[in-house]
Amino acid sequence: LISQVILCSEIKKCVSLQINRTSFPKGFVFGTATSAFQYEGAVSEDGRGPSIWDTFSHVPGKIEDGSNADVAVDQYHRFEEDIQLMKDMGMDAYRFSISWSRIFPNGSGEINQAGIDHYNKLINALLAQGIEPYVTLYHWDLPQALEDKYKGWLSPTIIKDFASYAEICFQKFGDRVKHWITFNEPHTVALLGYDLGFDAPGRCSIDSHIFCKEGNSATEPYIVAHNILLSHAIVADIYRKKYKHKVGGSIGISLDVIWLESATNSKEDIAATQRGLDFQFGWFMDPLFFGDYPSSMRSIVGSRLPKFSKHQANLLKGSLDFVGINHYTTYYAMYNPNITNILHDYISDSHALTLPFNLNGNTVIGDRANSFWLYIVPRGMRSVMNYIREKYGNPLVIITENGMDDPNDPLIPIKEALKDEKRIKYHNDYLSNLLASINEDGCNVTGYFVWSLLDNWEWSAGYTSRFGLYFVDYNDNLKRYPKNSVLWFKNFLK
Ligand code: PSG
Repeated sequence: LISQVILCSEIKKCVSLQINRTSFPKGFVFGTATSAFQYEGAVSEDGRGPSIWDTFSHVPGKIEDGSNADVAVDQYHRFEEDIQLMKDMGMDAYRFSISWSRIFPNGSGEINQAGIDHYNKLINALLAQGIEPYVTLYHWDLPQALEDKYKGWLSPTIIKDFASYAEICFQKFGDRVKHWITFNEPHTVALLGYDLGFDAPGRCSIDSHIFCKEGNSATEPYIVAHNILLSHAIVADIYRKKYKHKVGGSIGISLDVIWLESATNSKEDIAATQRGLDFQFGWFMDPLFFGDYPSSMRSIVGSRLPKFSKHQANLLKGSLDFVGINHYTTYYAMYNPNITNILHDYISDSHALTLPFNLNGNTVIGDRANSFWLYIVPRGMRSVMNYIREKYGNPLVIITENGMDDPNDPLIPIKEALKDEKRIKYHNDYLSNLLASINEDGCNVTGYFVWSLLDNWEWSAGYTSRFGLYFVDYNDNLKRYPKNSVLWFKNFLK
């Protein structure tokens, strides 16, 4: 059932067998996803203030290829052209994020009208082409001013500043934007920003402060996640009370899930698999659906795990109209009794080792994409959907990201780089599994967004990674070229 053969050896013959738009329920939404910092560029234009990613990307050694996103793929100036590219494919929707420091250059206080004007233009241009905007409020680019003022997400002070920012967005754009995502991947923010220090603001303690000057990998990930959850709950409450009814809108959050399969049938590995899911996904899902962290986290993390008051728990419970899922890959999970004692950090707290291969190294879970973490395991999509259905009462789910990357290899001619048969197969197979979860298992999924529209600036991997359906020529004025996957989607969506 699941995997189908794709014929795409020549552009003209690019067809998907069996599945296309009409296989999905009526009204199912297809779109592409992006984020402000990875796309916009124009970092000092029209009064934008710096974000923590501007600062971090300019620290030598933090970005793989030494690049920064000062120009990125210049979508700030080219959004009309890019909207045409979406239109050409037949996409229904576009997920993008708003840069907080364009609206509030200092994070709070005075509004920058030029920032408002920019997003008005973008939203109006999308709607003029019949493309529905899905807007992320926070995709990692915190105003640097708030990091300087009170250490950003580490301080509960941020909750009111985030709420003011969100409310301005609802006021200015909420008449036309009907789909809101408060946060992108709080798990990744906590893990990479505050445990491992690979992402902004680059805080950690796992290496005795060789790599990160400051941080505490055993406590800060939990504090940051807590403040993000509370910020989400308050903003969702504001939206639902004051804005939602005017346009019949909806609000959710995007969570990243690496699906986990137990490496063996041993009791220890099976239990570790569940703890791995609790620490990654339940960390956010349980508060949002049940009002508290998973009990496995409560018992292991103890006093390092912040507590919710009754009022906060009630505000959190049910504080979303849909769950956004960013899903790319699946790993094996196994019991690891020792790691906590070595690292003293959030990931070792779970006593679960999660890897794309088993411990003997003789079984790899799937084919690798370019990113070291991205292994292709289409069945994981169906498993994640069913886990959500069973554990959380079949809530409405939107796949807010799914995709794979190829390397940015200057030796590969553009003509060759456009032949992305591997990406076509990836989307066909993940979509087939998504479809099976809907049609055969009864999962409540209503949309799918490809990461990403264009090749773009992939955080600490810089420009070494190409996730786009469209190729971007970084040597020739950022010209965009359709990869074969564009033709595949065009055919799929027509
Ligand atoms: C998502 C999932 C994993 C790692 C990183 C991301 N994982 O499963 O190990 S980040 C996520 C993000 C977007 C990125 C994109 C590709 O929201 O901005 O460009 O995925 O890494």
